[in-house]
Amino acid sequence: MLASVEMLLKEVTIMKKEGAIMKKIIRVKGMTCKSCEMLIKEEVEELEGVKSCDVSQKRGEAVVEYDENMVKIDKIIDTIKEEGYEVA
Ligand SMILES: [Cu+2]
Repeated sequence: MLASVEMLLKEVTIMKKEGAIMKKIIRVKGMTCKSCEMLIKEEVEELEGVKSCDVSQKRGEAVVEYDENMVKIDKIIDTIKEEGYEVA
């Protein structure tokens, strides 16, 4: 169920997959400065199972590396949305 929903997400691109370790690009709208990058990075990296989250305001992207057995992409997207940004 989750997997099929995930495949439909056009705002997420798979960069790399090694076993359960996924690296994905999430398109984020609404970032205006470095603080936005920092905020998203901090909040997403606090999630259990997230190895890293590199955010670029300029590119409008968050590159997240995580263990899909520990955390789902939906949770990561929700975390970004909770901070007031759009994932689209
Ligand atoms: Cu900002």
